[in-house]
Amino acid sequence: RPNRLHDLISLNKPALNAWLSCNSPYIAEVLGHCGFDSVTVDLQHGQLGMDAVPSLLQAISATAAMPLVRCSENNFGEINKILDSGAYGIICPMIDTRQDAERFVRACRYPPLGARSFGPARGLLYGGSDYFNAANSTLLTLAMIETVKGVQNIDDILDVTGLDGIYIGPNDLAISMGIAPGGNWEDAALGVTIRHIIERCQSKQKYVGIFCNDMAMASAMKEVGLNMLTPGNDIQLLRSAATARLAQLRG
Ligand code: 3PY
Ligand code: MG
Repeated sequence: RPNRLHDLISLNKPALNAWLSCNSPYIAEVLGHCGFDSVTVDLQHGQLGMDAVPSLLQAISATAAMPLVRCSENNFGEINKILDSGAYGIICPMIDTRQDAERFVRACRYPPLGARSFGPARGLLYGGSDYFNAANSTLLTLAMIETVKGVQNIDDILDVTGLDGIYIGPNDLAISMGIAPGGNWEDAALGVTIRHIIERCQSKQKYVGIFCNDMAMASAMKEVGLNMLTPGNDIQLLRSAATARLAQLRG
């Protein structure tokens, strides 16, 4: 099965990505049916553990959305298990150095590119009988840049073979720069840093995506030409729709 996210790049269209923080196959399925190009299960900060991942990926794969997972850390065993559960891409938090990126790729790619062990389980069901031959070029590998150290090492990180690109975490990046997380992306220094990361990815023709805390940020980032935009997580969507409806009816 091809990865639609690769097709969107060649069409020069941003992938619109949903972010799942709830342990609910129902919500996962609803988000997929809303028309997102991908749904990412958040195993780092989501209220769920590895045991929930296979059923959440099953729910997403009942829709046209590509099933992605943000792993909890750069861990070989966990990443192997997530891919075997049928994820079509991994977003790995806190990649600060070339060594971090190499370690991440090693877990995601079959030899000779990496050292992923064979046992694709649901990956084979979702991907199809050519899964083994196609996996290395089909599964998307995105390293999160979300620290000052990661920004300093971005060119080294982008040069790692087998890494498709970067996913920017603006909240941890803000903290690392001494700025409060959660919405100060327009802060001059943070905005400049985010644009620098995007520029380095684009100049090396690597994939670049970003998590957006609100629609103002998502709209601004769309203008910059990102490959993937996440317009908030499931709870942010729920909260903003709920508060808007309450304000309208009470106002
Ligand atoms: C961050 O902003 O730090 C993130 O990890 C977004 O999910
Ligand atoms: Mg983060």
